[in-house]
Amino acid sequence: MDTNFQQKTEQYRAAFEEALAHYMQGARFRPAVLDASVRYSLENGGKRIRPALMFAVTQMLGGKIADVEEFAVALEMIHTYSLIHDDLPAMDNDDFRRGRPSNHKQFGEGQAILAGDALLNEAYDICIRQCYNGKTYIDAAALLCGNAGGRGMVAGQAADLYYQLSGENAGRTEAEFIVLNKTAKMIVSAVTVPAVVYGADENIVGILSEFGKNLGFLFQITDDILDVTGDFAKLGKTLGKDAAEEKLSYVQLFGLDKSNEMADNYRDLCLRFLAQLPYDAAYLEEMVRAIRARQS
Ligand code: GRG
Repeated sequence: MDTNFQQKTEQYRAAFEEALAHYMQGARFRPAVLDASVRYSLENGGKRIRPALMFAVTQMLGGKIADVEEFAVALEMIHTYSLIHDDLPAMDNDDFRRGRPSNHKQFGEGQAILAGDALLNEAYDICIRQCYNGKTYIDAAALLCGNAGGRGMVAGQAADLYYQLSGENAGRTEAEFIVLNKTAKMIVSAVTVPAVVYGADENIVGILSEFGKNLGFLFQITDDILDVTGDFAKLGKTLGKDAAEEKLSYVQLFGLDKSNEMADNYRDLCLRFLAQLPYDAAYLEEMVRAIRARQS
């Protein structure tokens, strides 16, 4: 992998961890168990792909990470809440996340629900306060919150759960609805929030939005492939669940070979959208290739 790409990714990660630490220094939750359960999931990593994408687009547009870092914290809080709730027995029922017991295994189901609730509300609190920065920040906050809620990630998760439990027949259309909403819209937020903050023209926001959607599909299909071919030590979560629970995954629908072919197509689509931008998108191109090749 390109060393420049690795260095940049490390810089983005470090910038995000610093922004998160700074924010969380001023945010002590009470009682102590709530504080501990929030920090257990939020401060212990993950790949931080969404913040890296947000910071990379910011710099590509000539902006400063400081201008969007609180939106990155809000986005990662929403992502973290979604993982905590997704792991609950009522949803995906997963005992492991990021190589250690999932939140409810550590703190109990009730506290895990509340940790997720606290993170979601804190993210909204951040977004509301960002609105004091002016009109473009209001638009960015609305975009981020809209993509996370009942017309975004929550809608995708609801459809996913429904088809899994109802036994109703579902195919490509339903799978695309789920992936677009559950996975892709959070990535769309990551790559469009900076453009909206800087008042970029509609065409640029539109290209970035299409790029984000296709990257979301690429991300999800590689996730589905890794559920079959991946390694617990690298992924830190239970594997083989899609087949065991007859989930609507791309590998279940289309098989491994076709899923790999589809992932290649989404990679190529991402690169084509990036080529339409009047900026140096070299880092984002590398990110696309890294997501296609990812093992963790
Ligand atoms: C509970 C409302 C609600 C939504 C849950 C995130 C999610 C929606 C479900 C988790 C299952 C899943 C396969 C989601 C697709 C997106 C995805 C692959 C999330 C994992 O994101 P990573 O790989 O996680 O960026 P890390 O741990 O690196 O932060």
